[in-house]
Amino acid sequence: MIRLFCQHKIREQVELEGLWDFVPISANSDEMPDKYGYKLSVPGCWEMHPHFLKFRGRGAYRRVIDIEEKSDLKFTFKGVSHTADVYFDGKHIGHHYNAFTEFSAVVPQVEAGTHELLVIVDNSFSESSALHVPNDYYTYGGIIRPVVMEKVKEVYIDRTEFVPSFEKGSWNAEVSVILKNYGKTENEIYIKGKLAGKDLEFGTATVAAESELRVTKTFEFSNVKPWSNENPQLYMLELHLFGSNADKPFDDYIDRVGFRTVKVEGQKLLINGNEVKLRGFNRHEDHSIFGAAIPFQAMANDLDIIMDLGANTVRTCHYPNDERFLDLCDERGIYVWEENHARGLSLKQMQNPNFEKQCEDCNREMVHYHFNHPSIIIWGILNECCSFTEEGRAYYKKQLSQIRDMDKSRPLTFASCHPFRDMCLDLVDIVSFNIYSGWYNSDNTLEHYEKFYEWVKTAGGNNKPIIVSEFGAGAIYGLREPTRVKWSEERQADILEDNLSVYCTRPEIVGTIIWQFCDCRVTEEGDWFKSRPGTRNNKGIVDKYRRPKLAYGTVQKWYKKG
Ligand code: ADA
Repeated sequence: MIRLFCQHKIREQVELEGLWDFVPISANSDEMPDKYGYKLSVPGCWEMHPHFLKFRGRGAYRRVIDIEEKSDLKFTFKGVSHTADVYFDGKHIGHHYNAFTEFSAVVPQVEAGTHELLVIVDNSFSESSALHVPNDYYTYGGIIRPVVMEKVKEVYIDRTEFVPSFEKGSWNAEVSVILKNYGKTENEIYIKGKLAGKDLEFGTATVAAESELRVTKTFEFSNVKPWSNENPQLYMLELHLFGSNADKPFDDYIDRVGFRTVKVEGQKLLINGNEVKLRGFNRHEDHSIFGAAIPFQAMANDLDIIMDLGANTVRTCHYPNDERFLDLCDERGIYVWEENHARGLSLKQMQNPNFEKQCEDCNREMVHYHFNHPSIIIWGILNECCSFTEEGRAYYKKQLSQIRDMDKSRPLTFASCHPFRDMCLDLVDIVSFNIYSGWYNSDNTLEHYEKFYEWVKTAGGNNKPIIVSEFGAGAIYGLREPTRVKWSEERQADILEDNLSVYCTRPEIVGTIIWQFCDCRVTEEGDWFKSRPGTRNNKGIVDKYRRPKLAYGTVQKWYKKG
C-alpha cells in the first residue's frame, strides 16, 4: 500500500513490495555484491531477521525489474534508513540521507527487458551522519517504507500544495501545481483539475528544460464541508496534464485534501475559528516485531488505541512520519504535530558540518511532500536541541524561517527542555516545553509550572499559547509494586494523574502531549542503556506489544474529559 487512496488513473504506478535479495556488505568496500544470501521484506527492517537483530552497517538490496516497453521510469523511495545509494543497471541514480523523508530518481529511456535496481543501505553512525546518532530511540536499517515505480513523461506533476482559507462565509483555496521537466527542451502544457465537483482551469504554461515550475491559482468553493476532528471531511483533488493533444491528458496526479484553517489567536489555538485543546501522545514509529517499518494494519491499530484513550493528537517524535499514518490521521480527524528529524543534539553536534544541510533537506522534503495533510496543524523542529545559546538560536531561526517561507498556513513550534534559559521563544507561534515533574525530579508540578510560566512571559513567550509537549514517567510492563516505586506501573499512573490534573486545567495550555504512546527501542551505543531497562524507553502507556499499563485508565479518564 502506497497511500490510502488511488493517486493515479493515467500514470502507471506500481509498488515494488515483497522480498528483495539482500546481503550485508563491508563498511568500506565499493565492490558490488555478486551473490545474495538472503531475501528480506520491503518495506521492512533488517533487524526483523534473526541474523540481523542488532546489525549496524551496510547492506545491499536488489530487485529485478521486467519492463514491457521502452519507458521513462521514476523511482520514489518513501523511506530508507538511514542512507541510500541507488543504482539502476549498475549506474548510480540517487543518494539520500535520512530515514524519514522521501526521495526520487528518474531513469529516462529504459529499454524493454530485464533490469536491476540495487539499493545500498547504511544505518551506521559516523561523523557524516549529524541526525542519526546514538540516541533515546533506535535507528533501524533497511528500506523501511514503500518503494514506488512509475512511468512518466519528460514533464510530470511532482506534487501539489493546497491552502484553504475561509473569508466572508465561503471557502477559497490556493492550489499550486508543481511540475518537473527533466527533458532537454522546454514543454508547453495545459493543466485542468477537479475538486469538490468544481472544474479547475489553470490554463497553459511553459516548463523550461531541466527545471521545475509552480503554477498557482485560487478558486472559490461554495458547498464544501470543513475538515475537523469531529467531522474529518476529505475531498479528492484530481489534476490532469495535457500536451498538444487537448483531448487526452498524458499525466495525472490525485491528492486528498481538507478545508480547514489553523490559527493562533492570543493564547488560543483555533481550528476553523473554534478553540481546540490538543490531548495527545508522542509516538515513535517503533514496534517490537516490525521495528520502524510498521505495517499499515499495525498503524491503524495504534490509532485505534490512541482514540480509545480519548486522545485527538499525535506528535511525530522526532521525525516526519510514514504518509500512510498521516493518511489515517486525515481520515480520523486526528491532529498532528509533525516535526523534522532531530533529538537532543548538543551545540557540538549541531556544529557538525553536515547538520544544517541534513536538517534543511529534511525540512524541505517534509513540508513539500506532507503539505496537503489536513491533520498536520503544526510544524515543529529540533526537539531539545541547543536553543539556549546565540549560535544555537541562529540554527533555530534559520530553519523556522525556511519552513515559514514554504508554508505560511500553519503555526510553528519546537519542544524545549531548557526552562529559564531558552533564547528562542520569540521565534515561534506556540511555546512548547518537555516537563518531567515527578519523574526526573521531585518538583511539585504546579509550583514548578507556575514559576516556569512566569519566566515564559519574560522570555519571548508572552501571550502565546503553551503546549506541554512531553511529560510522563517510566514503567516496566507487569511491574506492580505496593510501594508504588519508580518504574512500577502504579508510580507511572500516579505521576500522570498529578501532571494531567495541572496541565489539563490551565487556560493557556492548549496542548498536553504525553511521553509516550508505546515503549520504544533505544541504541546500545552511547549511554542510554544505563537508564533504559532492557535498552528501551519504557515511558509508554502501552508496552512494545501495545499491552496497556495501569496508567492507561488514568490517561483515558483525563483525556475523555476533553
Ligand atoms: C526527552 C526527549 C524524548 C525522550 C524523553 C525521555 O524529552 O525529547 O525523546 O528521550 O526525554 O524519555 O527522557
